[in-house]
Amino acid sequence: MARPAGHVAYIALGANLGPREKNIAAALNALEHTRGITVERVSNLYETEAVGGPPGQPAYVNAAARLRVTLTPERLLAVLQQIETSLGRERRERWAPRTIDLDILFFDDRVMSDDNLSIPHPLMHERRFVLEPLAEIAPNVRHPTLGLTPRELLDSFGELSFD
Ligand code: A4P
Ligand code: MG
Repeated sequence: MARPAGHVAYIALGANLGPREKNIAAALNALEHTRGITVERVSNLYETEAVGGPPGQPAYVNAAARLRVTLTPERLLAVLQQIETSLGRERRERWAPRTIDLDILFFDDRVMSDDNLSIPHPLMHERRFVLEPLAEIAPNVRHPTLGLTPRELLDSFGELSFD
């Protein structure tokens, strides 16, 4: 059987304003309706305490998804940002509350870093709210530079320094 065409991208979804679950569902629906993107797998939803940002933020709902894409990483980022805007995301201070945040975690095993786009996402390996849902849908995928699976990254909290 032929391998499906395109690239495999993992994304993180997070929402802590408005109807959080609906925002996540609407983002996934928009992705499914985007040419060049197929949503192959979606994790459960996780309710998580806000990490960073202004004090007293509402809790997040987080999830992860595996996409099959025929776009470049840059085009995928542009699509994610368009969907964020269409769902009412306002960009204020960093880590401010948001109706939806869509981040690229992995894009095949590509490693890249420029002003607008870093892959793998530079903080993902430190974040339980990213790694828990990712472990569910990508148990055997290894971080391309750290060489560990999401579960191994979770288990290494407090043991390894990545500096
Ligand atoms: N950017 C660079 N690399 C990427 C990438 N791999 N994916 C750039 C997506 N964007 C990437 O992002 C800022 C810029 O990052 C973009 O312009 C893009 O070119 P943003 O979404 O505008 O701002 P942000 O989300 O506030 O900043 P950042 O650094 O992406 O924050 P994070 O890391 O997304 O953290 N706590 C819980 N419990 N759950 C959460 O989901 N999320 C955050 C946001 C903080 N605390 C949280 C959660
Ligand atoms: Mg973001």
